[in-house]
Amino acid sequence: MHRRITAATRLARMRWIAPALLIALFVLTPGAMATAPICENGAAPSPTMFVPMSKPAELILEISWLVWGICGLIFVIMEGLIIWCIFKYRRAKDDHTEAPQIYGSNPIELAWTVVPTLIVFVLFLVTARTIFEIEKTSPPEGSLEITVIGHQWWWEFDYPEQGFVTANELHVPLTRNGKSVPIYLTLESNDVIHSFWVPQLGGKTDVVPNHINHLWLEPTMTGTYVGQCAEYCGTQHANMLITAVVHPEEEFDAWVALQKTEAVNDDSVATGRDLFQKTACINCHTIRGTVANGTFAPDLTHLMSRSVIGAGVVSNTPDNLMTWVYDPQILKPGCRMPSMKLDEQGVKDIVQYLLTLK
Ligand code: HEC
Ligand SMILES: [Cu+2]
Repeated sequence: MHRRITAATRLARMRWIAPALLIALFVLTPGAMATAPICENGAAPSPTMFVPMSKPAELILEISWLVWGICGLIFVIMEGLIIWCIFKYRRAKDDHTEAPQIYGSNPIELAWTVVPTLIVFVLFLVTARTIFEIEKTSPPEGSLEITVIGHQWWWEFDYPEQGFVTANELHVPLTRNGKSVPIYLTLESNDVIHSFWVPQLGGKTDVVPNHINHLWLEPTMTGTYVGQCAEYCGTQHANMLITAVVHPEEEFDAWVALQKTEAVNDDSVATGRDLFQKTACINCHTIRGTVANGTFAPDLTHLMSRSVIGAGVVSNTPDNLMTWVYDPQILKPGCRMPSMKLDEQGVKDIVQYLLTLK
């Protein structure tokens, strides 16, 4: 009987296609990710764990390669054997005899029990060692301690030793007195579960309400690294970015000195300042040195020292500030700041005031 061979049956006969695609995926994906270009100083253009710029991130990548290597080897051997068997033992044309049925083989069964057990044991030991190295229950010698508080949908950074609070941008020094500085973060949440993750600097760590987690970072290169809340925490989860800036020593000291000062008090923007202070803004926001002392929302004392607003939803430009103060829901729908229903002149005045908060 003559049968038409359709494209589908032809494809179905290409049994090598699935394993080949899998192998290609397995080999090419990490290859492509590992060669991510570096933008500016140490920072890659998008968050990646494959370009570590911090000690714990390096340890994490090392163990990832080891696990990847072992699993890759197993994958290649197993897939190789399967493909080889498919071709070697395929049914010959017009052969309808049943293949020999074999039951049990002690040596083979022993091998496939003992070898995987050993592999799992090795992976377990290496993983445990790395976890102990990375997880620090108390601050390492000479660390800079910073408290990170997750809010829906922005990050608060408290510098208790230095005595100020900022938002969305984590600034740390590369060195102190010429030596690298461990950064010891205390992670807390104000509402729901978030997760702090700047992949080039360290592992992903959950930020849990009524619970304190710690995270150790130790940058090895200056740069501006991007991170992201990594635990779905509500509508604006995707716009809850972290900008982590690793400064050279003197630059960091200058940044700290600026952040410690009270807000600029410029009388030329008195109209905006007075309006700000008469509006509910002050119940949510702090501007140090003024009556504004709310802690519900980002500290605005040095708003203009930040490059973004709304946890990275837009850059910090006068135009974006105008839109934000007019109605933040336009830029970040669902965010916890309502439109204050100011008229156009009011918005302009307040923004003029905000622009002086260097
Ligand atoms: C009900 C509390 C509340 C009030 C009132 C409020 N805000 Fe906000 N504001 C927030 C919250 C919450 C955020 C952070 C939103 C986010 O990123 O998800 C914010 C963010 C901001 C930001 C961006 C800060 C940054 O670093 O990202 C500015 C600027 C700002 N508010 C100005 C104002 C002004 C001006 C007023 C008064 C006209 C005001 N806010 C009133 C809660 C409030
Ligand atoms: Cu979140």
